[in-house]
Amino acid sequence: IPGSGPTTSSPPTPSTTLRTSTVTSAPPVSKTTSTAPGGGPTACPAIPAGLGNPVSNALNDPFTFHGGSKVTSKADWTCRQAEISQLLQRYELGTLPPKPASVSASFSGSTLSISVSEGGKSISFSVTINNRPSGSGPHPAIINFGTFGGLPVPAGVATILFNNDEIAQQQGGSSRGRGKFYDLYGSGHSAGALTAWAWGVSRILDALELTRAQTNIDPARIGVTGCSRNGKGAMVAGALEPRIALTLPEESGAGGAGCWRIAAWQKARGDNVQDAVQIVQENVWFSPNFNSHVNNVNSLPFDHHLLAGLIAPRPLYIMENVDMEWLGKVSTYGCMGIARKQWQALGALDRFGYSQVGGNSHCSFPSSQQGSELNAFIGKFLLNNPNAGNTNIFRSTQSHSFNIDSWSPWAVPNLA
Ligand code: MCU
Repeated sequence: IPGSGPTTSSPPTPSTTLRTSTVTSAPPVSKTTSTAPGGGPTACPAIPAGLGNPVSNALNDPFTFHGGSKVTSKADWTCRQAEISQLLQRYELGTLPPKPASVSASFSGSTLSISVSEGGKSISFSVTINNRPSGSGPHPAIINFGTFGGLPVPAGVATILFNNDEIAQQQGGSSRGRGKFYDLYGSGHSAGALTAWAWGVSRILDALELTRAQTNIDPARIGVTGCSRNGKGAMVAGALEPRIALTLPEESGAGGAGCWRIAAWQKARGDNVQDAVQIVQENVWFSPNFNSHVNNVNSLPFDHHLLAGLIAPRPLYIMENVDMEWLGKVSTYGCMGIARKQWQALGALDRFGYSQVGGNSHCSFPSSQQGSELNAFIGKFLLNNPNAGNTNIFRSTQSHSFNIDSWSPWAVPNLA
């Protein structure tokens, strides 16, 4: 129970409050389609307007649609992912625009230049491709957000430096609506910086597809990483862009691998953890639409275990720091421990890694995660080496009393 201090980690007793459909400005009910694994489009259940019902204090069931029907097949899972993406965009991240009308690209030296036009406006930006391997190729690459941290990337993999702050600024509240994304879509666009950066990553992929013959980089083997605030960005990019082959968020913490509900529960018992209330005052990572929900995160139809689930069954390796209570030592452990059940349902536990170690300062990558973890993920999923090592990882150097199962009181179906 929040505030009562015991180390037990059961979620607070779920509230029985029912949410009635009094939302007057709710978006219309929308019906989406997804592509079934076998080919043709599948009709997905309509996504009801509103937050849904009932309010849940435990983490939301990934395997029940917003309207109440169950996820029982891989095709259902694809529909559920489309639904979760819409809900996250509606209440937290802001709208991810579709592919713009025109994207063009050119490659010269190590510079990939990208121009985008939409609705009579244009922007351009460039990324730098370093360490392009010699040899026939095409070669894989990892997109690195900004300048915090940086992973030791093994030979055979290029790095693509992405100046995400140029697409959407992140220098506190005054950054709202600033950056090239907003030059194109307007400063009042609903997208927060994380969504704007994910849009930028998608344009890099468009550009890599256009310049494949010049770069010798394989657009189907692109990883994405970043640390801290940029780790949040890497996580959201992997979630919103299905062409990302490997997602590698480093110390992303709250707003990345952490869950809002777990942070709120920790905060109530006195832990010094970043929560939704604080984060929206610190920076512009989320949509302004999120502001009206931060005091009642239990009412949201998602949490960040479902953000991670947008990646499943694509591979995800999360690096966290056990010394960083503020970033969500407990809330990332619990959130990702529950997220992992989505890979379990899909028979893909060998594509999920959560590793929490300590002794390193924030964003300085610890060698203990390199040899048998990071290199295994990069080796298997970017370098196509099936023998690169074990990629079914869930570990912390500290024991946690957090009860993963009582925070996820729903059944895990077999969707494999
Ligand atoms: C982990 O990311 C953030 C964190 O959310 C902020 O509260 C803190 O101020 O900065 C971290 C960061 O990005 O550090 C580089």
